[in-house]
Amino acid sequence: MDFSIVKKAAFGLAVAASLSACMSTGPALKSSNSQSVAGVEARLPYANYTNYYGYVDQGTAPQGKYKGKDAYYLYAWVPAAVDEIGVSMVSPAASTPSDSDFVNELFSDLHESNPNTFFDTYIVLDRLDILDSAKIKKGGKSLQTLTYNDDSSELPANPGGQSYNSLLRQVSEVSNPTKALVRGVYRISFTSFRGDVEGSFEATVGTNVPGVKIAASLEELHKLVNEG
Ligand SMILES: [Ca+2]
Repeated sequence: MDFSIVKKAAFGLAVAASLSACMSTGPALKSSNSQSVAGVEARLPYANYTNYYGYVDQGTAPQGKYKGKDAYYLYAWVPAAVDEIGVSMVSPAASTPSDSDFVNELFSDLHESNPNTFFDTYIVLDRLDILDSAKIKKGGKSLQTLTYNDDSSELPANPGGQSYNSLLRQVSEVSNPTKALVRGVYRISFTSFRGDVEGSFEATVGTNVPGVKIAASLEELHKLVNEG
C-alpha cells in the first residue's frame, strides 16, 4: 500500500473540514498536520472525532496502577488502520454531550450536581493485542505504551486557570510492528499526579476514520462494536 497517498487523502479531507468550519474553530484537539493561512501556521482538525463523557466518584474502583497511582481505563475500538491518533482529556467536562457521544452512567447521575468537581488529568495511550472485533470481551494485554501527556496549553485551562488538561498525538510507524496504528483496541489510562482523581471529564479521540467507539470496559466495548 502506498501510505503517502492515504495520508494525502486524509490531509485533503482535513483541509476541507477546516475550511467548511468557517467561523468555528472546532474541537481543541487538533492533528499534527498544519496549514498556513495568511502567514499564520494553524493545526488542522482530525477528520473524525469521538467523545466520551465520564465521572469518577470517590467510590469508583480504580482499574489499575500507573507509576504507583490509581489508574482508570477507557478502551477505544479503531476499525481501520490510521495514520495518526490524537487523544485529549479535559476536567471538568465543559460541553454538553450530543446524541453521537458516549456517556457514562455516573456522568449522567453526578455531573449536573457537581459541575465544578475536577482533577488534574494525566493520560497514557497503549496499544492492546486485540485485533479481532469478535474477541474484544476475551481481553488482552498491552503490546506497547505509545505515548503519554500530563499538561497541554492547547486545551482550555481548568477552573483554577491552570493548563493541567492533557493532549497527546501518536503518528503511525508503519515499519515498526508495535507502533503501527492498525485496526484494534487501544487503551487510554488516566490518573493524576496532583491530587486524587475525582469529578467529571470529557475524553476525545481524533483519527482520519469514522466508527471509533469508546467504553469504560472491554465487555461494554464488545457490545458497542458487535451489537451496534
Ligand atoms: Ca495534567
